[in-house]
Amino acid sequence: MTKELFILKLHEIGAVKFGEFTLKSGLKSPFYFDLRDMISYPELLTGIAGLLAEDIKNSDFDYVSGVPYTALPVATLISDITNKPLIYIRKEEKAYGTKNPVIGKFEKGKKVLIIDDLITTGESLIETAEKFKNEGLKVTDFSVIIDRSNNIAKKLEKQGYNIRSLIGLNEILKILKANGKISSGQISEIKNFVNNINKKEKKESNIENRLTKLLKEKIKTKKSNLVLSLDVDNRKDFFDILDKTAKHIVMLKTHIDILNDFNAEFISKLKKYAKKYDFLIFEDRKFADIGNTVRKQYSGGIYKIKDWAHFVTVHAVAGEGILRGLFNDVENRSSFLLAKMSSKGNLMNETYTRKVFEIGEKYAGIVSGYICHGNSKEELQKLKNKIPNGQLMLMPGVKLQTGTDATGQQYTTVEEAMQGGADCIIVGRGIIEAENPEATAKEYRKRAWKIYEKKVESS
Ligand code: 5BU
Repeated sequence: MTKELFILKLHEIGAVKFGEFTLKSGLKSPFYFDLRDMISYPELLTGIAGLLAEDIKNSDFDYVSGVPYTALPVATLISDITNKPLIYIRKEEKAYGTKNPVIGKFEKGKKVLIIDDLITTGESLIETAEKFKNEGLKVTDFSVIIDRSNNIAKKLEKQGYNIRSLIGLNEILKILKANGKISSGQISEIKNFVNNINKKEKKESNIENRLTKLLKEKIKTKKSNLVLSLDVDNRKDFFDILDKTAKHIVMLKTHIDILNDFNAEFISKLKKYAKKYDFLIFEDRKFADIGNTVRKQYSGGIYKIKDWAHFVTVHAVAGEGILRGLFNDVENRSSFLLAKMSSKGNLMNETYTRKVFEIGEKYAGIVSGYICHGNSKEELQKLKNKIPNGQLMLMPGVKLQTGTDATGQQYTTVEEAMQGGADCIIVGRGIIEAENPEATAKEYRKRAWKIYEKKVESS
């Protein structure tokens, strides 16, 4: 099989599509290469495995691997041709601490060559490489069938990886054009997109959200990214701590149903504090039911949350109807969707998180941002990159030191959170259980603002 035949055949089976497609990175692309069906065409599969095996014949490696699913059968054939054992990383998220992420037999210290069908941002390949490295294997080489990126080799080189690709995007476009399968207009649209891919040009949402704006402004005027989570069970402690910390916070987060002695006065006092100390109020209610029920939970009961909380948290697990149920006919209120929780073993996987961002973007008028937790700035940065422009990222599970609590709450440092792109840090016990909540709140605020300020200056 020649490269030209391979490309024409891919086109013929519909593996090359044009339109608007959302990529894993959240970017929208005018074309989409979906090589999955290739595995059902034996001549295509063996043809491409032969071409790749030839291409890597001088590479130095002990094991061959493919990123599931599409590249896995390709890697299997290459293992046969090259006589190098096959190993791979399981696709399902690893259940914590139990299963080995690597499938297959291997010796630590040996080198793995990783194969993938496509490369755009390099994220999947790097993630796979990191997982192998965590298990004591070495990875320096990637081999891909199609490189649709904008000079990804340079970026990967900086991180210590070499990449060989069989066919580049320009070559594909040339072949398709020469064979009358694609127009010049389509080609320039695609080239335009690829040239901008590294700039991450996501369009600014044009939906106005007064509360998102208000919070952003307050962060700047109050010079604080600190959201205090005042999780105490009585009014006295609540206001004692608030007296000491209010001047340092941009927003107060409540769990109103924790209070033993809640009464209507509590709310009027809270509102006075909010006015006096210039902070917003955020009830972490985590609504999760059908629209009709949450509407009642939001406005009724004894708490009447709608009357006093600028923001509430919402689980998108119930589908977008929950947002309509909460906010239809409601003004000047907004929400944060839970995109990635801070508790260990939570079930929010990558796909779930991505879908939450999609819903949130669609309802930007009533969704101000997302609750996201990451265990490192890199993890958080990846989430941040996927957040629609204009919306905010709030991070719980923050302390001055890393660690976990008895029920699996995970803590990352203020620095990691802010460098990872958090707009606000949510801190509870780090402050309320401190010997001196006032000085501690000041410290959190100072540390977070220092990083945020620099970022704002340089942007
Ligand atoms: P902590 O004391 O700093 O661990 O409190 C964190 C607060 O943030 C607490 O009120 C939680 O209910 C809340 N939280 C969280 O910790 N993790 C999450 O993913 C979400 C909320 Br959503």
